[in-house]
Amino acid sequence: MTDPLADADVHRVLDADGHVLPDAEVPDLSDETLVDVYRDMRVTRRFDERAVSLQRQGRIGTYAPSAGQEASAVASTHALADRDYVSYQYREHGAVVVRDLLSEYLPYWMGHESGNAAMVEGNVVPLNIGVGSHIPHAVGLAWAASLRGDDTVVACHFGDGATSEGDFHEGLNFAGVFDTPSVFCCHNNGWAISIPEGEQTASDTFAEKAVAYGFDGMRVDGMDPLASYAVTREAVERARNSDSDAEGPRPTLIEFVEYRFGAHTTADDPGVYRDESTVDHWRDLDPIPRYETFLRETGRIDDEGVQAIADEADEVVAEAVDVASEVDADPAEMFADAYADLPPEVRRQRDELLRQVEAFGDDAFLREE
Ligand SMILES: Cc1ncc(C[n+]2csc(CCOP(=O)(O)OP(=O)(O)O)c2C)c(N)n1
Ligand SMILES: [Mg+2]
Repeated sequence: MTDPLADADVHRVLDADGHVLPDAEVPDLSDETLVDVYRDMRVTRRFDERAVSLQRQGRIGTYAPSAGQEASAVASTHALADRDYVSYQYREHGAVVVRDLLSEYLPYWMGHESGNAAMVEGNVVPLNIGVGSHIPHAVGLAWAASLRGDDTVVACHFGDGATSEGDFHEGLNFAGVFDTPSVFCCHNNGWAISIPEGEQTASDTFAEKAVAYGFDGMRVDGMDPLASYAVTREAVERARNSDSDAEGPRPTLIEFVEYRFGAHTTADDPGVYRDESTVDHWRDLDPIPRYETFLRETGRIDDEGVQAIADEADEVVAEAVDVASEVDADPAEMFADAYADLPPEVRRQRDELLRQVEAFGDDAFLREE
């Protein structure tokens, strides 16, 4: 398994304990933004804890925990402008937290399609369970921006496993040929369910796959928010490079080297395929205490600040749970957003459902709590 601390080509700012490495450059961000990154990571971790517990209570069907991967999702989204789009797989909850969409997002995980549809308000494309299948769409979105002549960038997140899909190849090839303003964020968390990184590819790294598409690939410690921010920022600038003297936008592939601490989803038992001692090694790189050390040592946060952020994370997530709990179930919603015009067979299914609801009432379709 890749060790971000051992590989010289992995960009880092912080050491394992959160001290700035000699010669490393801390990104030029305000104190407020640096603390916001920490706050968003804490909210993401808290969201994870609550979502797993909601699943245990039967209020969520299944959930994909992101613990360990907060830094890359949060910091890379801070490197975007608000108008830039985020298209993600299903585990990069930190991006949704940065866009302040938790109350919209949680209903999706609780089975309400309205949750997914609302995300577009924050320029977040609905999440995607078909591994890699969003990549061509995200490239299309970026291409559309450049054809329109606006300077919007699209960050497209996916896992190491997604790189084995044809959609990955088609999307990145197209991006390279048509110079789309794309930032590809590959979260190499070591596993695609039970398939380890080493069995996913014969390439030495995921980043080097960019060479085949004619653009740059970069590797970064995805458990170091400062390094993740810096590398994404550089990629965003390259993608937005649209002034007339510049060579024009270029895509970038970023490999975030990181680890998922928990199960693949709440339906998975990682104890069957991985060794706990490896997990412990990665837990020592936990992005939250590591980054907290940096903020404390540089005088940006103290005990009181940490406590206030912990309380805020509890409140933000509790509010999202309250809002999501109030959403009324509407089974017909599942037909609402996939097609602009329903194909005849899907229309028939929806009409049949509506007839049944009419005949037997809503209650016949609700599970006893
Ligand atoms: C096209 C497709 N094939 C298989 C699956 C089943 N599946 C769900 S998640 C997953 C692993 C994906 O791994 P990776 O891209 O590394 O993302 P991670 O779960 O590690 O975040 C697979 C094979 C799927 N959802 N879609
Ligand atoms: Mg993976």
